[in-house]
Amino acid sequence: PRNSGTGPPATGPPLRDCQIPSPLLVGPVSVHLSSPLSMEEIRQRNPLVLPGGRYRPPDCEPRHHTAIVVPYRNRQTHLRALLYHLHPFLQRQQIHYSIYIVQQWGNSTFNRAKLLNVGVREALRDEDWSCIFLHDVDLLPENDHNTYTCHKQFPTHLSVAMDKFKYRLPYPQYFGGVSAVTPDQYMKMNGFPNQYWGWGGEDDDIAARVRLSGMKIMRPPVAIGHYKMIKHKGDRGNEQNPRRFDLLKRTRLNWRSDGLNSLTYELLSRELEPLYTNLTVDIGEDP
Ligand code: UDH
Ligand code: NGS
Repeated sequence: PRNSGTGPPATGPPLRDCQIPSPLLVGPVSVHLSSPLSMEEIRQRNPLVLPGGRYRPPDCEPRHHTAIVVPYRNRQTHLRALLYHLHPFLQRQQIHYSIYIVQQWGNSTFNRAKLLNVGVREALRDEDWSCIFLHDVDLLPENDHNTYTCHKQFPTHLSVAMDKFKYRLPYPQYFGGVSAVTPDQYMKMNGFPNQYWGWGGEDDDIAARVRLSGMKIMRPPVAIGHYKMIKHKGDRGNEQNPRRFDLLKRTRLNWRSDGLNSLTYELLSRELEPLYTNLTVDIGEDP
């Protein structure tokens, strides 16, 4: 088979470009959440997915190369539901993709934005991705016309209509859930903040960085950006961050010095699981 992930493609006649839009799209899909399958069962349903959670359409040349980065700790059932749903969804879009689970090691307070920084950096070590998706583990897209590709100029916010917000934005600047950047856009905004330990505000900081670096936020139509969120309680180790409002007041002063250019971490392991690449990382703790 020619879809060997990285490295030069096997020789043979060149493939024609994948059609846009993909003829495999079905539009709205129903998402059922009860008792997700085992990893092994999900693997069997996705025979063309290669170790590390990589995929390339087998019979056309993809126009898009997307890394999906998921900040993660201790959400096994959510992860199975996401993989069960997302692999077929992305394959119908005929894109070249890979799924990276960025797992925070240890019990220090969770830091979603810092994990996203790690994921972007590690994904770009693998491949020259044209687009990077930042994807919460508990959000399942409900319409495959919501394509997992990037806008050339500006960052995109995809999860514009979540069931828990009655299928509309909770507030105009909301940037949480699922978003996407090109490597250039990511560099321009100096990545994401590293200083938000615990729940809340980091997505608002990221939205502010988009504006402060001279860009704006693109969004799909509300009718297409539908997501179902798997219901859950707040996580231990991710309590509300009492400092988030103070931090947000300083984004304008801090964004150039805190971000991609100040990121430090220790990558503890990188494992190619059948359905995803598992990055386990020590990101330190709230000083
Ligand atoms: N996450 C984990 N493990 C954790 C915490 C967060 O994997 O322990 C990841 C996961 O990808 C999740 C994302 O970080 O989807 C965001 O987590 P969140 O708890 O901030 O946001 P979510 O939308 O829940 O999942 C919000 C409602 C519960 C907290 C309410 C506090 N007022
Ligand atoms: C805002 C938070 C965001 C959060 C959004 C939705 O208030 O981080 O609510 O939260 N901003 C601050 O706290 C400063 S949710 O309803 O999903 O729990 O994403």
